[in-house]
Amino acid sequence: MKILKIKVMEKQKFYVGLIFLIFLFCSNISVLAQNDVMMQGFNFNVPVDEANRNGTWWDNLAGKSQELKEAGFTGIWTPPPSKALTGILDTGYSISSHFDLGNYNQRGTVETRYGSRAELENMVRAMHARGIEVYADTILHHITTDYRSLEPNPIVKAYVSGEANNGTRTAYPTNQIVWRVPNAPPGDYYFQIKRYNLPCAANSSERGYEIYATWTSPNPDYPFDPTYPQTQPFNLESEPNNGNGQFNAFPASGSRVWANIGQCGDVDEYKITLTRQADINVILSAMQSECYMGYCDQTRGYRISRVNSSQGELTNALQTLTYTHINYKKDFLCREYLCPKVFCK
Ligand SMILES: [Ca+2]
Ligand SMILES: [Ca+2]
Ligand SMILES: [Ca+2]
Repeated sequence: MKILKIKVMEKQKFYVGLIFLIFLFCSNISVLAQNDVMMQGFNFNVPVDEANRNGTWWDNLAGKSQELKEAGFTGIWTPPPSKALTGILDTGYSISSHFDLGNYNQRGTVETRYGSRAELENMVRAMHARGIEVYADTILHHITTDYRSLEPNPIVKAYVSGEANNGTRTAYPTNQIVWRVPNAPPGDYYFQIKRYNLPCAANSSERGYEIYATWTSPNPDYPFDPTYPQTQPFNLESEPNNGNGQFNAFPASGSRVWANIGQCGDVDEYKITLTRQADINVILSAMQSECYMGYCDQTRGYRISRVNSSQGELTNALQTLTYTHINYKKDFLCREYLCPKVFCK
């Protein structure tokens, strides 16, 4: 009996162990089955019918939804569905309107690189029907503007003219301002440049800047874009150019001059000559000896402190334009499905 009892106990142990192993095996299986796997549903070279302004990517994804399901995918990451700056070719990361999902004629096209809004919604339905979640890369922190978004901004003008509350605040990003004398008649114009919030004790290479000016809009699609890189002969400022009869003649519309504020009291003056009426647009960019990947610290402040002309002083007429003319109207948002809960409480 004793032997038999031991055998029974060993048999019981065997079955308990077996059940435990089966439990472990099954629980592993169930953990594996619960793991979600997401597919990156795009790359930056997805095909697009540029000539017909026809994106085909949403349709392509919709057509692969069953295949994706069978492969075990439970989620798909899509590119930004919004209309972007360069229209039909844009990968979507230079968003110009978060609320245009391929259903408005903007940036030269109704559809985005990936397709129309209807095609987008069809793709989402196809994925959902197969249990695949769709994650749109909405990049709500991206917005890309260009000259079409420029507007006069008197508050920025006052802020910059007041040198960011006398240096107690951060400078407005220098290269995010277009200074404009609108409808300037033919004649000579003298622009004075001053600094604010600059490291005065540092080497003067830390106080470099570029002045770009245009008054003929050579490229109507992008009139304020300097042609990079600057090629020889380089245009460099020549001191003394401190006003009161001292100035540098600006080379030509669409060119650039590299300069620096020698000491923090340095003023630089440039003369622009118009032979016919035009808007004069000036962009200043901060430059330093070391700029990360070509991006210099634009919180080094430079500003146009004075404009004189043959007709007299024009400093008050000088406009400070910023890239802020973006309309996010509440009632428009409420009609869109993207953000109603956020904006329409
Ligand atoms: Ca399409
Ligand atoms: Ca200088
Ligand atoms: Ca000077």
